[in-house]
Amino acid sequence: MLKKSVEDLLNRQIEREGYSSILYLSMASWAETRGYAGVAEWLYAQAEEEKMHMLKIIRYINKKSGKAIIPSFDRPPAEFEGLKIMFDQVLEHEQYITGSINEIVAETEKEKDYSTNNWLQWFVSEQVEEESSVQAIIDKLDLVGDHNLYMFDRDIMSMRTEKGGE
Ligand code: OFO
Repeated sequence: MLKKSVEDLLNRQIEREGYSSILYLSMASWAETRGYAGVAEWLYAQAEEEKMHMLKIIRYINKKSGKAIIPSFDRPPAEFEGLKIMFDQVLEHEQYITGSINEIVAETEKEKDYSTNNWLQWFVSEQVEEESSVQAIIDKLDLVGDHNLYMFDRDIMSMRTEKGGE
């Protein structure tokens, strides 16, 4: 049985993971219409992962005899100023998600809910992975500058594979 405060924070996280998914979908769509096929592919895959994160939380709450609430989502931005700025936004968003996961972890400690705490460790590791893979993309973008975006776009999916991505 989940403590109410933990259940509420997990429900809040459903909304945040779902918003991550549609934010990345919007970014993917933007990139696709700008001809960045590789970047779009990366973001579509990322959007799918975020949907899985959302689903994971929904199912966990229900499994623990709580009630997962399916929220509505804010409309994500449809326009982005460029690849570099967009990936800076992705990193910033992931840092926000990491903070949000950490708040749930802290609550499980306060409530001595060690099974949810243990279950959340997957998300803790996932955030380390995600932040570092986005940081690697930003580093690469800094390196190539504005001139080699074609090559960057061609190579981005292989960076995902190298980083494991999942
Ligand atoms: Fe990218 O974050 Fe989910 O957890």
